[in-house]
Amino acid sequence: MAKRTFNKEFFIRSVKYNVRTLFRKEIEEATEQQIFQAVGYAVKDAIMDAWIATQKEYEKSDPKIVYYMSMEFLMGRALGNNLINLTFYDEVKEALEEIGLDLNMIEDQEPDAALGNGGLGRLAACFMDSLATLGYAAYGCGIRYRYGMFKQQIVDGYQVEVPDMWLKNGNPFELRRPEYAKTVKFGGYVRIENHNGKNVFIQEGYQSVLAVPVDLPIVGYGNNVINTLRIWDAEAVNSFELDRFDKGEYEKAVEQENLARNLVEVLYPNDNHMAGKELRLKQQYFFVSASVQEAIAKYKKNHSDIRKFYEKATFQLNDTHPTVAVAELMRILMDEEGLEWDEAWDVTTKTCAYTNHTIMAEALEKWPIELFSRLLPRIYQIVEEINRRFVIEIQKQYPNNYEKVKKMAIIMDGQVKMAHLAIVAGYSVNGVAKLHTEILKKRELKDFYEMMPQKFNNKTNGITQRRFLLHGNPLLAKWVTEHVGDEWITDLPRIKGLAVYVDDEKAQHEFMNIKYQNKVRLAKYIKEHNGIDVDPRSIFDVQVKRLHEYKRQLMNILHVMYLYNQIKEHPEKDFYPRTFIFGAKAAAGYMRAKLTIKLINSVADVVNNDASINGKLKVVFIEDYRVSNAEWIFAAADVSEQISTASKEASGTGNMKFMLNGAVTLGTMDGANVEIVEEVGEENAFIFGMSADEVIDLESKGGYDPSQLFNTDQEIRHVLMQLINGEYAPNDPERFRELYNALLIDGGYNRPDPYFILKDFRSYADAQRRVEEAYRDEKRWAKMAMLNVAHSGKFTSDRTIQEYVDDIWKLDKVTVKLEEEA
Ligand code: 8GP
Repeated sequence: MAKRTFNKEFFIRSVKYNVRTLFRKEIEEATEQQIFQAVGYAVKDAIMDAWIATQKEYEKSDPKIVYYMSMEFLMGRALGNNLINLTFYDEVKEALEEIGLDLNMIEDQEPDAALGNGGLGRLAACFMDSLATLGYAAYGCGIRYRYGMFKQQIVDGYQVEVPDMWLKNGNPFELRRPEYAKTVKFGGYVRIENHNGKNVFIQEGYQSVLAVPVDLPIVGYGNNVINTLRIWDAEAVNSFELDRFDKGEYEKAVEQENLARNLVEVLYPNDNHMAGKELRLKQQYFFVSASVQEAIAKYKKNHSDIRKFYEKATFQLNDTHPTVAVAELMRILMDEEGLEWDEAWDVTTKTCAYTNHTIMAEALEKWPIELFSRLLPRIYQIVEEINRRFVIEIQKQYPNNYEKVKKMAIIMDGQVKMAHLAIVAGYSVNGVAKLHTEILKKRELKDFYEMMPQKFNNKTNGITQRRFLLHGNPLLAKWVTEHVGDEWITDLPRIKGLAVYVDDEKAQHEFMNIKYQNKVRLAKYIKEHNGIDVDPRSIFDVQVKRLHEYKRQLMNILHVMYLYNQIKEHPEKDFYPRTFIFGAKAAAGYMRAKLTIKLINSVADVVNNDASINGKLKVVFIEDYRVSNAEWIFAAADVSEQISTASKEASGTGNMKFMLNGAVTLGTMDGANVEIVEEVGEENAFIFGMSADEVIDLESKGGYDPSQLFNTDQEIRHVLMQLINGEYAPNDPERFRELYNALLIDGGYNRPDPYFILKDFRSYADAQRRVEEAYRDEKRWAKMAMLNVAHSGKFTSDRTIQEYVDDIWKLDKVTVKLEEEA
């Protein structure tokens, strides 16, 4: 990999200069935050040449571009990652040391760019990294939320949401580009005029808002490619004109100000759940319209035939959130470019592709017709016409089968179904892991699969090893490089070379020692942030992810309660010390999820303060789980909890980050766990619980009756009773009754325990017992953990992106040379 030359003197001068010009200070006087800003600007400077060169190269070689449209990009911090990918990290660290500055401290000043909720948003971020590293022309298209994912504080054991003011000190990496602003129109009505026998659609009485692009550089690893994440900010079209005394005009100006302000104010904090708010649909159309306009403008700069747009551009829709892109593209092609319906449809259906990320029914996007047509009148007309034509197709293929129409129509029962629109207008529909894609084909989207099987394909998710190993776990990264060379950085399957060392005692020892040091690092973080002492020699058993019932954090904590009971009842029994670590944000309005957080913290309070158990058990809830602390958590984990109800987790990506860092999976046969086990072997993971087929089967029978378990299994009964006898809530014994009721009476879908927590409990406890047994055998454990690292090659997002390129996008590879090398 070509390493760019780094000019140390120049860099130091640049940092000093930035401190002076930005803050009128010398380095010694600057605050840590100011130093971060100054270093950030110096790094952006270092990126700029390559960013310009990349754009020039794209203009010259005219490659096909993927526009990755996503409501979410969960980027985390940029500084460290940019330095890693520039291949300057160590040099900059050294240069800063020379002037008395600590890069780690500086990195710590940067707020996470938390423009996403969880898996879907972080996947988009990993994809951006891989696209640039592989040398493909890509734009990430999203929204510049003024407030990202809320910050989580734990107060008295409860989650409290605090606004995330990530931009309050400015963002040194962003580049505002008002010269490329676009106008986006909402509401009003559509007037149809006849021009020489052709209908012309004119939107009137609308409100408009200006979409202003803000660009962030996406640095490819060691290849001079800098792609762009373009996030749109909103401004009022005409800045407020005070001389407008006409009442109507004045009010309109106020409305437009407000529209602009509200639009990009905040990210909706729901994961796997649709809130159905009008503002959300506005956000969707806002960034999609701006992005589609931009893509067309770019194409038209050097191509004349809009009918061939799809040869140079493709839109990947990250879930259904950007699906209005379909209709927006149709609108522009017809109303502005003058194409006929069939021509526009031909272009659209060769341009748009859709990724499904979840089968959870409550996440499926459906908009009331009233809302949709009021907000987007012209777009609604187009969707109606797409629907009309599609229904005719259904009737042709399935004559006299109204059931099919009812199930498949885009508009039905007063709602617009976004997934149906995406499938009908897309040339590709993909799931995110093998099992998930099979469930889509056989169940959730069965009718569509039968009608258009050629569209369906699988793209198993991946993660970037550059952030989650090279940056997040420098000790292990260095060790891996010493053993297999550094090619794994851009070719992860090379990491397989570690397999020859798994029985080598010296290697085992070194490997476990690195894990130990990472546990010490996390223990220090926990002490600082939670005030809890944890023993780095205990098993670090970790579940970090969004809090959701289907992910079953509740099963995990019930099992901790069960273990605690065991230890209390049998103090004589040998018990290997364990630290159970949780990290999770709950959507602000998700009461049962929030109560689960309270339960975890309440159990932690009791267990951690019980001197009688000699520190055998510790429970830690890490506040404000986010990308930046995740990197440390993965590095320190022994056990990776991936315990979703089988069939519910589309893929999971945390599972892959743990594996890459040498944690062993304790999980169900769900999502990508299935493929992880396929790679590493079932003997190197701890698998338990019902299969997806069993779950789906039992669901179709209306569930099961957990009261039998409750009545016959005294230990489970004991744990459940502790939810309602005040064991963990002495002042308010009723506090956790809601969880008790969900498990035994009604947990939603009109049945008890809809996520089969109690049904899987024994099998989970047994798998946990096997974990302990395995960990006691140090060599066996070291070997298992090392084999996990060695077999993680498949799960790089570089592989995922290459598959998208080969099977869906068909992009051209680009190389960028800088002047200094030419
Ligand atoms: C997630 C899936 O739950 C997860 O299994 C998968 O790995 C990930 O997407 C990436 O494919 N889904 C979401 O994050 C999701 O639906 N988020 C909603 C906020 C939109």
